[in-house]
Amino acid sequence: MKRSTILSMLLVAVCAMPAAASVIYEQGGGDDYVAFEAELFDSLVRHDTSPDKGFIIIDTTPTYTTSFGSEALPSDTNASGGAAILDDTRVSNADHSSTITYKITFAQAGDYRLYYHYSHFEDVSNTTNYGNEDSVYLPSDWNTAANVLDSTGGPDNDPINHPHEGLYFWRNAGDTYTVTAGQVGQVLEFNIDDRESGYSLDRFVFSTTVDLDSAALNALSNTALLPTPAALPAGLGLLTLAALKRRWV
Ligand SMILES: [Ca+2]
Ligand SMILES: [Ca+2]
Ligand SMILES: [Ca+2]
Ligand SMILES: [Ca+2]
Repeated sequence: MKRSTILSMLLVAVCAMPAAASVIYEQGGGDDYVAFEAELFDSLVRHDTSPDKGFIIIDTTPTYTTSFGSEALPSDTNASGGAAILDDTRVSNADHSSTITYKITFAQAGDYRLYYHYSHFEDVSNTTNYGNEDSVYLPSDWNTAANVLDSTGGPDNDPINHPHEGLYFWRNAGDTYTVTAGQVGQVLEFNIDDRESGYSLDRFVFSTTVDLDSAALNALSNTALLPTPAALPAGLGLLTLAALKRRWV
């Protein structure tokens, strides 16, 4: 078999491998924050699949009808990127039905405050307020399971008429996630688990500034993704492509 034929077959084989590249956010060298979309995660693992329960992605295409008969997301949503994640209201839905993992690599050590952009969707268990749709599980640290109940409550936990379904609000979670000097450059995992169905998250920010307001948070650009090859055995993809390139030049 001619070498060129073998190389062509090898290239086809490389290209045909499953494209399951990691989604890793890489903090900019001069940035004191990391910002990213909730719907752009590294993985979604379901712990209850009968039927699928927990987090789903919603967007402005007409694929999800809310308990009030409107589309989620509504066309006038303020969700960043026009998409968000939602703890599915259409299925009976316990705690910890699913886990979403975000991966981040920091360039600066420090204490990072967590902020997130959230909304509530009625799940019909109590239509007089959003008290049953306002919480999620967060981790206490990087690389740990999400076991800390975090509830928005507060003034946005308003009674009925779904005035803000699909309208997102920023919350300063008050939590600090410390990046040690030894963790700089490492890939850190941030895990969240669903809790109350109807809870929705649009965007996350980690910042060393503890008192950012909504305008400041909205002004932050999303953090770039670390370029990674498709899910090949460690280094094989790059090595193979490098070898091919060497032979072809
Ligand atoms: Ca309710
Ligand atoms: Ca609640
Ligand atoms: Ca749930
Ligand atoms: Ca979003």
